[in-house]
Amino acid sequence: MLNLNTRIIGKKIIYLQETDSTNEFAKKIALMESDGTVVIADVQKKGKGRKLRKWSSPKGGLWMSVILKPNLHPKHITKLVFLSALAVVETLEEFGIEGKIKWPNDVLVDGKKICGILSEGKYSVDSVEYVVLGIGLNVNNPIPKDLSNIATSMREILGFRVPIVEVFKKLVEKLDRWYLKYLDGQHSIILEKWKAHSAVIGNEVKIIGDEEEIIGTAVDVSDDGSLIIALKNGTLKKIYYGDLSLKLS
Ligand code: BT5
Repeated sequence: MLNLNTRIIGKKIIYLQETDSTNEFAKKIALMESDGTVVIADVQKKGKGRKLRKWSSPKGGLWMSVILKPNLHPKHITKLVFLSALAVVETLEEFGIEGKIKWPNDVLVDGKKICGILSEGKYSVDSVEYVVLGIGLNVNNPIPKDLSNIATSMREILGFRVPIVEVFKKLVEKLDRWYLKYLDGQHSIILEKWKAHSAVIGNEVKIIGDEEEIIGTAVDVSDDGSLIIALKNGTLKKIYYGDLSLKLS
């Protein structure tokens, strides 16, 4: 029996040995479940990233989705991704690993991706029905050869097998702590902490969006989750979506 010291997140945990995608599973049950239900799987057959990219999800990794039903305006949703990244960074810290957050949804260690976060949901203009927050954290799982230059795992960094249940427990506890602050309206603390662990603020970045490519210096993040970029000509531009790279070539 897992004994979690949490108030909302992890009150109910659905464990699957295998599924296509915990996000897809969670979306199917989201309307029936209450706030904070967690779906976790040992293996995902069709783990996915943004824009239907593939997420490598063999046994040994932490593949989970959290169903959230915050009574807040949809403009606050991006901060759920931010607080998840914070919870991941703090969990890694507990195991002696320093993670950095790359806007909008990655956690990196020494420049390599150790965690990706995918939020999906159902919301209208002014209310949230549910959000499914998918977190993929490489723990003991092997990293495929074609990703070895850009991805890493806790095991690869530490050099030994990591107790994955302990990682899961810590992560759920941290998510719960930050989610309570979020519901309590303590959004500026989330943004401040996010910035403190950010790999992007103060750096020159390139962002590839659907229609444009932007190069500039990341100066801040807004309350709505957008990244504020100072362009070469000095103007500030808010970026809501895109793939960011830190090294310009
Ligand atoms: C993400 O997408 O980073 C979001 C990943 C979310 C995965 C979780 S696992 C639980 C839940 N259920 C799901 O089906 N998904 C969520 P994006 O920013 O689009 O990054 C995708 C890219 O990361 C891929 O195109 C690869 O280059 C790379 N990648 C794939 N698998 C990886 C892995 N295990 N570790 C690190 N990088 C990976």
